[in-house]
Amino acid sequence: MERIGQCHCGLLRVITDGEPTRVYVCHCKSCQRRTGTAFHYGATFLKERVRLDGERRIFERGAHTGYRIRFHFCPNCGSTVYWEGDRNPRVCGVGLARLKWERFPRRAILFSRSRCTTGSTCLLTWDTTNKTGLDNLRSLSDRSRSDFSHCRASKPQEVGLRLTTKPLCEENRMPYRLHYFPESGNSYKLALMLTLCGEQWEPVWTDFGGGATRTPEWRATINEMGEIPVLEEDDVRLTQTAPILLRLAERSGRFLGADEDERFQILRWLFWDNHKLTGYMARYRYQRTFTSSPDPQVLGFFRNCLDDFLGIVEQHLQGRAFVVGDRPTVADLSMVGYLFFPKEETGYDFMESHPAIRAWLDRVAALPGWKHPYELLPGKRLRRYRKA
Ligand SMILES: N[C@@H](CCC(=O)N[C@@H](CS)C(=O)NCC(=O)O)C(=O)O
Repeated sequence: MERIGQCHCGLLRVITDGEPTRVYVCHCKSCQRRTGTAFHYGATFLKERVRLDGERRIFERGAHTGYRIRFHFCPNCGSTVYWEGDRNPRVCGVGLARLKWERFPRRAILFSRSRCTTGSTCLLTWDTTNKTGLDNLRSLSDRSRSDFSHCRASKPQEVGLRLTTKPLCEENRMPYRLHYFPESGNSYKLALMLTLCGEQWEPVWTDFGGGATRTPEWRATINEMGEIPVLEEDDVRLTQTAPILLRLAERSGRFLGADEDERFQILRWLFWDNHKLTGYMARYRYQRTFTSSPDPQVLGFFRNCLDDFLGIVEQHLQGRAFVVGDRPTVADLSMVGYLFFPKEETGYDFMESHPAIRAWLDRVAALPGWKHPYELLPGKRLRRYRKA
């Protein structure tokens, strides 16, 4: 969706397209000084999604993170419409009140780094459709100059706020939480993506073997689909690795396709992977290795299908470095999900059977920050019935 905003006098315009990577409310002292109000209400976008039109001047200052940050303002009326900084050069910020803010996602994150007495940053989410909430938020802020425990005492839900006590990391990134179990290649896809993107995430080990995901309570509160992984972002729970990978890619600007055709190809392989490669490999490996008496006919069926699917990947990778284009994308991160696990578990030694797949896995493993699944996903393992 295209959104157009402007400064106070209208000489400087800002045009955004696509959705913001984050909507936030900040009441640090610098934002208060700049806006002359209690809050700066903003949204961050990937830079390529934002255009400025009109003359502007730039004010630069140091941010609390130590990076430099630049504010673009109209030389005629002085209002700031845009900012960008060195901490994350891929994104920029836009003052939301300059755009049609009703159309933005309902929930915003409240930053209050300079106010929190716990040493880390408390996180409040605010229902942005609740305008009374904003007024209450102002008075709440006046009362709680230095301690967020006031927010808790003030029953935030009554003022249109929801409070979580999860700290944001040093640089105000999203505090992701990944519900996983170590043998889950689907969980590995997300853990790897988050790690390669330099995101902070907290592993939440789940007793999959003990049937945790089958309980009505887990399904009612964590994932109605009864599946792992679940990625918690703020206090929203996201499921299904493919759309999550795409969302993380959009946010970070990494592992995306370069153009429409590449984006189409990425989707094509993500669907295929979920349906076939990952779908069958996950079941085959689980039955083969982690159950006490697998049905040989079922194993045989899966094995035949997998031989075919792996052959397709082997063929596709002949003469190609990665699945789509010449750079790694989320299609690669999805398709490798189950392939790094030990050959004793998967029943495949790619070195022997599929040299192009092996070489591709080596290229993925060479990406800066790459880690093996069992390194990224710690904790108690499932019982291995099959040893080789
Ligand atoms: N398409 C899903 C697959 C998730 C999935 O199958 N997860 C497995 C564990 S790795 C699971 O929870 N299986 C339980 C079940 O299917 O009942 C995704 O991409 O997230």
